[in-house]
Amino acid sequence: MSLLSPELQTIAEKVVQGERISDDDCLFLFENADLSTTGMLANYVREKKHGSNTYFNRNFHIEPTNVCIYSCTFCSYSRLIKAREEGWEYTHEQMMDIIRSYDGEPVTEVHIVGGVLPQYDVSFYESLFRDIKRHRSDLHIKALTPVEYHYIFKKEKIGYMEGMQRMKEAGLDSMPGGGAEIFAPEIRTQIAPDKCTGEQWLQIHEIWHNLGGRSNATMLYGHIENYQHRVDHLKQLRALQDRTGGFQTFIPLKFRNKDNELSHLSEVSVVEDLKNYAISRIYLDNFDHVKAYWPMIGRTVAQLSLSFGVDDLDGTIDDTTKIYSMAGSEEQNPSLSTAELVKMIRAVGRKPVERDTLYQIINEFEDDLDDDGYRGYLELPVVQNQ
Ligand code: V47
Ligand code: SF4
Repeated sequence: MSLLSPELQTIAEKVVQGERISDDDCLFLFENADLSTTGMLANYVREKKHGSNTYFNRNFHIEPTNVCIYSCTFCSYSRLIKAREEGWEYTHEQMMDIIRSYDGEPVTEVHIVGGVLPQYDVSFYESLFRDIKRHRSDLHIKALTPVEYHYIFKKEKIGYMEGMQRMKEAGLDSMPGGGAEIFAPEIRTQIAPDKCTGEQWLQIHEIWHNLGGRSNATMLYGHIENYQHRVDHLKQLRALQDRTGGFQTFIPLKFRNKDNELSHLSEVSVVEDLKNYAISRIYLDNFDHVKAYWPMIGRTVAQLSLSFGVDDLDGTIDDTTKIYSMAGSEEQNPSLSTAELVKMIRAVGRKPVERDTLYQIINEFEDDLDDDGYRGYLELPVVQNQ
């Protein structure tokens, strides 16, 4: 006799047989399923795809500015437009100095994303990407989201296709997953009233994929959306991925509530985080990877997530992003050495695999004994999650 409800039993059978679950199944999991069953099914999918491999890459961030003309209510950046002296606005040369400061370091990717300001336009980014490539041709440029692209192409009076072609010619290699938030207009207009619509976000990714580019996708959860909005968001991502196959990774982003206009909302629990990872892993059967962004959720939850569908950890080496420390993340100074990250992954019985942005393997950490002879022993400071 099964201990599962008949509905859950049917969903579990689909997952085990490699059959796609429906939107209703997905909603059922969000509304009714227990964490352990959902986690077990997600782990089954994760291990079928990747065994115990846990990927990471060596990247660094450049945030051109932390001031933004938009007013997303969840964002701790937008308030700074009113007090611009608290913010920074890097010039081309200042960003090139950051690039040069990594000369000789084994980083493979620069992730560029920040606020929207008029001086950062099409020609600014074309010339930045060109100079980065001139300086270091093998550095993968993962830059900007449809939020910035929509804004700068409109200002330049060019269409998305022409704009993305120009970015590609200038040296853009891939697009990060930000700016997706929640696609459903009734939520998006409340939390991100002036940025591109969900439809435009999807359109720009589709065009980029059709140009041969790869990109990531995110979902900002745990604020004013409900489970139906999450299912709708995942549904639209799965449908686009069916058409193009251009997404590499799905990254759920937990809403953090410090210093923004939604500070009155409580943050969701860790149980909710793990459930959300797990259900995303089960539903998005056509996505190769599900990534946890540890600077946002903390190291302990990131480790736990590896048993709930996540196979990739982001935020290595020298993560200079401020968006999460400003929004209340436990990780005020999110930076890990490769050795620390490898230990963190091994400590939960997974195999660390260093990859490049396109998931080509750079280094597999076969030997589970560290240099100091410990087997996955974790020597990191304990970080308290709420
Ligand atoms: O779009 C902003 C989110 C995103 C808050 O593609 C917040 O590899 C939580 O997309 N609480 C930008 N989240 C970051 C992003 C990202 C991060 C790491 C890797 C990749 C990748 C992409 O940050 C924004 C927004 O959804 N965000 N404010 C907040 N208060
Ligand atoms: Fe600007 Fe992005 Fe913040 Fe919105 S989320 S206010 S677009 S930096």
